[in-house]
Amino acid sequence: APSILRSAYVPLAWRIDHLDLHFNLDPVATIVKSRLRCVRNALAPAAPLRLFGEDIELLDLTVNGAQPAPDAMTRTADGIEIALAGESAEIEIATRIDPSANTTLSGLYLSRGGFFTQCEAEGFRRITFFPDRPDAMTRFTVTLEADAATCPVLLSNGNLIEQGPLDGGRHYARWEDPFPKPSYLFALVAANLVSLERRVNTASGREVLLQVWVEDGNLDRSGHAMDSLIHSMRWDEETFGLELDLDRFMIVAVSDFNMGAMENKGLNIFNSKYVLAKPDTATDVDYENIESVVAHEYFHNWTGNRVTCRDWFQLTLKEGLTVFRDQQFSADMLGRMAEAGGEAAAASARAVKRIDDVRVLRTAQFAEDAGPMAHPIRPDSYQEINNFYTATVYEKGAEVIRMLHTLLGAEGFRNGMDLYFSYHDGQAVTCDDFVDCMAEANGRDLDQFMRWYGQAGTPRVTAQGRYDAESRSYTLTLTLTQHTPPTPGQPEKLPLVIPVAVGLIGPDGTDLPLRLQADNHGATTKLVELTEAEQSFQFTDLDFEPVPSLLRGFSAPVILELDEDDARLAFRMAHDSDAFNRWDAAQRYAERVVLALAADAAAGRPLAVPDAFVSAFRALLTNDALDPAFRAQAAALPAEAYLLERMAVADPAPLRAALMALMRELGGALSDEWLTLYRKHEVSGPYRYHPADAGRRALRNLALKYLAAAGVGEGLERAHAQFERFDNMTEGFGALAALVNSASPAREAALDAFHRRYRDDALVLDKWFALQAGAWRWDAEAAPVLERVRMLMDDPGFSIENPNKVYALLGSFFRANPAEFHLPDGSGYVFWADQVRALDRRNPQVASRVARALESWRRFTPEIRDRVGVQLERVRSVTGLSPDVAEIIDKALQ
Ligand code: B3K
Ligand code: ZN
Repeated sequence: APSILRSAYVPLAWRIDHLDLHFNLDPVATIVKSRLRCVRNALAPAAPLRLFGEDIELLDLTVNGAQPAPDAMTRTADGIEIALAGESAEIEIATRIDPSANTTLSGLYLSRGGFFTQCEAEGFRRITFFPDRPDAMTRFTVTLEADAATCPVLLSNGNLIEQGPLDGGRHYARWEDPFPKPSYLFALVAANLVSLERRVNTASGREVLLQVWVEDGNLDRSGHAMDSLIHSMRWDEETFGLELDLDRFMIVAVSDFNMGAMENKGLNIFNSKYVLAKPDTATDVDYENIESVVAHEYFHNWTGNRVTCRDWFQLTLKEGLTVFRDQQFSADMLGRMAEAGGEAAAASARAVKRIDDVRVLRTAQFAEDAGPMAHPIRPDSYQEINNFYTATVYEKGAEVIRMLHTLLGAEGFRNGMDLYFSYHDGQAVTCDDFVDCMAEANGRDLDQFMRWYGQAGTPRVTAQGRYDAESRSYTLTLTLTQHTPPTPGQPEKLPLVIPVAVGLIGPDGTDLPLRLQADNHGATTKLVELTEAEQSFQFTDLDFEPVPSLLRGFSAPVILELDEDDARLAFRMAHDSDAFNRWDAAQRYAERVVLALAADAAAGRPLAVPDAFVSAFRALLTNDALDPAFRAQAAALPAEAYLLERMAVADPAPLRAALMALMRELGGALSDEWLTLYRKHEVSGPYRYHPADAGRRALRNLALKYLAAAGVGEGLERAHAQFERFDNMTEGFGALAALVNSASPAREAALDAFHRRYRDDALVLDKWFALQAGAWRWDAEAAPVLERVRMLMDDPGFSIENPNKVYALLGSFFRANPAEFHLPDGSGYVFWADQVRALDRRNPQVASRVARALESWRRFTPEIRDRVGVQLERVRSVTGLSPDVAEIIDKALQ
């Protein structure tokens, strides 16, 4: 497929002032009538009106009420071009679409008998012919007509202005959105739903109606989403002075959805996974995810909707910024809830959230940035835009915004945001416009900073300290260097602006006051800005040689290469006052141990876990001064996918052997400690979503996991007991997961019992599928997991048509179970190719996500590369491959 280039942007020749849409909804033949008021854009080069359309049937088209002359209208590969005379024109178009045949879940589709839409990025063109690009901002009025019995609820963006019955058992509703918006923010819902409602006042005292729409029977699971929405509204008012601008705000849950959720103006449509929660079906993590996704979509109302993207290359303008906003929101919410336990508890809750976010970045984004899909947060080209809703655009994009926040301070950042809205409200703009506002509001040159938008790849920062005691100057010279390895199409990289938060720890484990050159504030964490390839910083008046703690709080999205020995890592694990870095020290130490064990396993040597590591691990685990949630984070081993990325040559089998050996050792050698922790952290009282309780549950579940892995009898008994009488999903699923990931013969019975209890609950069933697909073989007699996955595909609860099911079963197997996926016989790759092909015929976006599981294949052993290469070629040779999958496979094979 041809690449689309960022540099090829041309402004619209025709603006669309107003769009009137009329839907006659029918499952197999929906008629869409649209009326566009077009106005010539005097600022753009003259050109015909260009309308995109895809998989839709044109019934009729008139210009100013008449058929256009034959030579004035051209059908193109992706739509229609109409030559228009004069300064304005009115176009009327009728199209027919078949929602029942739309398996892509993009455009208008059916889910459980209801009509739903998904238009970002380019789904609107699958509904009607339109200038379907984000800089075409238009005022919409929408009329929906549907069968009143099957679709009693008719929703669209903005305000409901009229509704009533029609002949033949049908009814209609008319909606008007007062704000101009691009077509990707259009939405409609026509379905049989019920709503939870709240009326609240905005900061300026306007009453607004909030609704969460769900299927009948799910109202008891909608309260947490509603609470999250109200918290999000308050937070945006307090933090950024941004208020809800509509009289009504709706969230709709749908079971069939390609991604998490969508920020359509006033009518957010959500994957039901990010709405529905009650204690016995949702885990603490589900509650937390719902809160952050609800916030994310709500925050888009300003960062994305009121100010949107000029073109899709600017996607991180709204996504990076909005992820940063939702991360800050969640940290504030968790911190606020934890405050009851004191200031330290609040700080720890925030740190744990930061750790979670960085885990995601390091696992998903670092791998992406090191592979064939590496791209800057603002890409320069793409074949299929849907492939660019990536960890880079989202998560690295959020880190880039976070660095601005760090460099400018909260107040400076807020001033930049205020200026951004004052200049650009109602516009479709670029990332430069955003950064320019930050620069102007703070009187700061951010030209070099802009390189973060254009350069792909994860920068490496190395640090070297030289302590000078002899000359009695007691100076630490810290030399930082940066280097970004080449990425596809970008051989040369320039130095970036990298904020590095530095602390220095004294021999007794406490932070030393810092004196950096002339700056004498004596704070214990200092931000230095690395802007050159190499730079030195001198810290003076140090009576002892300190241990540096660098990149505190993960102040920049880089790989910090430290030359620290085991003793130093253990020291920082025990003392680093920065919770993030303390966790990171534990992760680095664990990584070092695992990778050494993996090398031993590969060489056929016996696997022995160093005692010093076990001691450092024990000390951290049993330190009651540390919050349980933090301990659960620090004691969880780095993700397998992350470790694979850290191996010089990725080799899943010895890595798995190493991880199993380490888990057995830590579970067995520390079994008394784990059992004590388990007993001490029992949570009493009814379930509540609260970081203090969640932390205790997380630590207990981790204890069960280690104990079960090591086959400790009392641990397995505890897991059984917890599983037998759980009243919340966090404990129930935690116990089940421990049992399944053990050699206990009782694991099948537990899986069956869980299935009996939840067979009719699609979201809980997803957990059951994911757990089995991601299971490790602790029992050497057990069959390969692929056999189980194949069998589960025939389970009546599974459906290849439902993205959640595909991600739970296939996604977990391909991404979360490398050792089983990469079995030496290559059976996993054949299965992968079969599934990608089957999925691609139905739903290219889902197929492409699944296909990406093998994009980093060149990092693996030669045996693996041989087998994967054959299957990649097999997929490439399929005729009629979607552009989505074709782009991934092409780039992987390049
Ligand atoms: N903006 C949507 C993502 C749309 C993905 C299209 N393939 C959700 C979000 O980021 O909030
Ligand atoms: Zn978003």
